[in-house]
Parts: sequence; C-alpha cells; structure tokens
Amino acid sequence: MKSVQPSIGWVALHLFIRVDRSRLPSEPSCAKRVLDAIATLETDGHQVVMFAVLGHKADFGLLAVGPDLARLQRFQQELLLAPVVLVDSFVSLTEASEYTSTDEDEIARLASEDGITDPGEVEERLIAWRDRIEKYREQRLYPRLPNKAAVCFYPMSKRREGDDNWFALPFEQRKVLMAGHARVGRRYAGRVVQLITGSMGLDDWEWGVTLFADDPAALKEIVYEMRFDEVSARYAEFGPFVIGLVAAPADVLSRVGMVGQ
Ligand code: 76R
Repeated sequence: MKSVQPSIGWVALHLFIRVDRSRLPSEPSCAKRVLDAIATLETDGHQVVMFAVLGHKADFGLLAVGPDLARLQRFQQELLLAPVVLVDSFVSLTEASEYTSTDEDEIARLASEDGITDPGEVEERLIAWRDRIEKYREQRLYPRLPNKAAVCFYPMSKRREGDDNWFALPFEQRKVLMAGHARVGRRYAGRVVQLITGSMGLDDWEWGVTLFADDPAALKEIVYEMRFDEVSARYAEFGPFVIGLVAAPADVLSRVGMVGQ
C-alpha cells in the first residue's frame, strides 16, 4: 500500500487493548504474531512503547510513533488478528509549539534577565540559543521515545465557554499564559518527559498528553500542580486517564497472560 505521510511531524497512534481470554487456548502462537508485528513495524522506521495497564480500562496499551499512517493502519489490523479487543484509541500528530520564543523574545530576555546588551555578545548568545531551540523543535516533531518505568495518557481540549474561551484570546495573551505553563513544566525536567501530540481534525479531543516517569508520584504531582496554573485551571478540559507499566513487548504480553499460550 502507498505510504501516507504528514508533510510535517509524525503520527502517534495510541491503542488500548483487552485480551479475549476465551480465545487464548485455541490460539497458541498469538503472542509470537503480535511480537512479529511490532518488530516489523520497528524495522520499518516506527517506534513502539508498550505497557501493561492498571485498572479496568484495558489489559495493555501501546504507543506507536512514526511517519506513515498507512503502515500504522496495517499494523493495527495485524495486531487485531490476535485474540484481543481494541477498547480505546487515540490518533494524533506530533507538533512543534506555535508559542516558541522568537529571536526578539530571546534578545529581550538576555537584556532583562542576564543584563546582556552588547551586540557582539548578544549575537554569540543567539547563535547558541538558536541551536538549542532547533534541537528542541526536532525532538517535539520527531521524538525519541524515552525509557521510563511508567506512562500516563489522557486526552485534553481547551475550553470554549463564555468568558473562558481559549480560542478567542489574542495570540500574545495565549503566549504569555503558555510561558507560565512551561515554567511549571520545566520544574519537572528529568523527572517527567512529556509528549504533546495534536489531534484537531483527527480525533475527539484536541491534544493527547503522554507523560513518562520512573516515579509514578511524579505523574500525580505534575498533573496536580498544572491544575493550579491558569492554562489548566481556567482553560483545560480532560478526558479519561490511563496508567501503565512500560516493559519490553514480550514482558507485557507475559504479564497479561498471552505468552505460553
Ligand atoms: O515547546 C515547549 O515545550 C515550550 C513550552 C510548552 C508548550 C508550548 C510546554 C511545556 N507545553 C506546551 C504545550 Mn505542556 N503539558 C500539558 C500537560 O494536565 C494538564 O493540566 C495539562 C497536560 C502537561 C502535564 C504538560 C507538561 N502542553 C502544551 C499543549 C499544547 C497547547 C497549545 O498549543 O495551545 C498542551 C495541551 C500541553 C499540556 N508542558 C511543558 C509540560 C512540561 C513538563 C513542559 C516543560 C517541558 C520542558 O521544558 O522540557
């Protein structure tokens, strides 16, 4: 099948799956088929993170990230040949932020925070800064998925109600508000890795939030702290939350009873 690739960014396909235990005994090689489907997808330039889910919403989930919608659609169908039921899903694309600082922002920040106004020194700092920003943008659009013990996923939208309409705010105001949001987020650098993917026009919510951490308490803390930030307190709506334990695909299948069948 012909590939279908977004002109910018990658696809992020979240799948939440329940094992159909009644069919397990009659499908002895189902785990191997799932593992083969994942390995082949990875060979084809996509990344997969798999996790065992706690709670009733699913047995396991996976996040597949990569360039090709057609390849991911085929992968989804290969997976569903196993004795499983797809109980939830989320389709989105990676995106760069529209609120990233510009050269002018950084020049103003250098002057106000670092006291640097000498043109030569400003230029030198700008060159290093542009390099950092470019790497950051690349990581948002073409992320390397991290290896952390726990993953949390939830969809969210920005509110559009009466005086609390995010989309009716002028760009400059949204930018100031997002800077506050980012300040809270940066305090979790190293403890929480976020992957924000955009789903407008693709799924029922506007963004998917995927958070990775070794410490599950860090996931709870960041979401709690964000709730007090105006961007979340006033303008955010949330869908259901899912929490999972990240492991190698074979380990996840073993945890949910599919290996050894
Ligand atoms: O590009 C950037 O990362 C710069 C700053 C930034 C943007 C633009 C940023 C930083 N986020 C951005 C965009 Mn975020 N983020 C969330 C949630 O539960 C909640 O209340 C909200 C869910 C978390 C936990 C989180 C964490 N962020 C967004 C957007 C798109 C909005 C838009 O475009 O209008 C959403 C929906 C969203 C939601 N954010 C950070 C974090 C963290 C940890 C950071 C700091 C990252 C870092 O500096 O490494």
